Amino acid sequence: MPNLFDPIQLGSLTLANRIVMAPLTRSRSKGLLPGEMAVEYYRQRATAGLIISEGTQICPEGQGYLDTPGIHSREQVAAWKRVTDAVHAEGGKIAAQLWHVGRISHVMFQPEGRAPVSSTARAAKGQTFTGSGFVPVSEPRALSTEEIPAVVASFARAAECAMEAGFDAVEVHGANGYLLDQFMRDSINDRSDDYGGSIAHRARFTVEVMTAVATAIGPGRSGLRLSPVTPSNDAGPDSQAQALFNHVAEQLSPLGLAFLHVVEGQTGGDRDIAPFDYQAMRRCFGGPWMVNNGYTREMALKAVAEGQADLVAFGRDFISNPDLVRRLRLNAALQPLDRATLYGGDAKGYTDYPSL
Ligand code: 8OZ
Repeated sequence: MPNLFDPIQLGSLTLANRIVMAPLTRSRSKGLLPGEMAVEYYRQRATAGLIISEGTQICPEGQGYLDTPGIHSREQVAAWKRVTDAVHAEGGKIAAQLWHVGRISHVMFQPEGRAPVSSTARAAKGQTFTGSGFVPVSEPRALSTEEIPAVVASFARAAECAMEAGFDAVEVHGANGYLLDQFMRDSINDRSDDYGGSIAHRARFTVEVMTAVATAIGPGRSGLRLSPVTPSNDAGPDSQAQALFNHVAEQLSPLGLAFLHVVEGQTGGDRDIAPFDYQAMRRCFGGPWMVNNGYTREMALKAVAEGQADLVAFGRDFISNPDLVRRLRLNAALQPLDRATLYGGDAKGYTDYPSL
């Protein structure tokens, strides 16, 4: 029987165990650069089988929140190299999460104060975290058909930057109502070109991004995160979520990606918010399957032992327990999360959670 604590081969990577640190936005990157504290934060968590970094914007337009790091400039690559070196020195593995927020942004983060881009010109009902607290997101501009290849290319270029920065892999952020989700869901995408309308058309952008990334750095280093039913960031339910995400999984299957990472239910919340057959989607994909969302030790052990998942990603528990893998092994108590220190701030609630 497969075990949560056993090594696993994931595409081009061999992981020490099947416990993954989920991507977690912490908004502590001054100048859009991961700093000294980030080096320590990730180093402390290097016993994860795989760390997935916080979302890193692939281009200036991809940013939507204060102090989130980028992965598109020389300076950003150099700053991330210090993080990946620290994780590797501890024997860990780390993937960069490649993020484009689309319409979940504010003009204050956009080059020359321009409108954020999306599949649509309709604004999300939502807020973003800025220097002056939470503010409503700005009205976006719909990307023209002709502009889309450049955005796809930005994902591939960012993946190359991630390799240069020493990351072992990348995870494209296709979840939580950000740009890829804005194309996939018919509740948001109101286009009438080749990127809107039918399921095949709405899946096209995601499939093109993953094809470009896999071509740039190798499919065995390329993963994708999806969240078929989450309502995060005003992502209304797709009218045929099961058919849509089964189709996406099926289209990605021949690429031979390192993994598909699926948030089950409402990200960070109700796992049963809407019916969805994740195993059906998994069969459409056929590759390594990572699950996430509120997993306890017992749920994770069972999911891996019973073959429902190959890997389990933990988010909040990894913030408050840098030695989460050891604690899960020992069935030791977990420290609670301090929500007040999640976003922004200093070492408090970041690098000061003790290990056993
Ligand atoms: C919390 C705050 C800001 C961003 C996501 C990247 O939901 C995020 C995020 C989460 O995927």
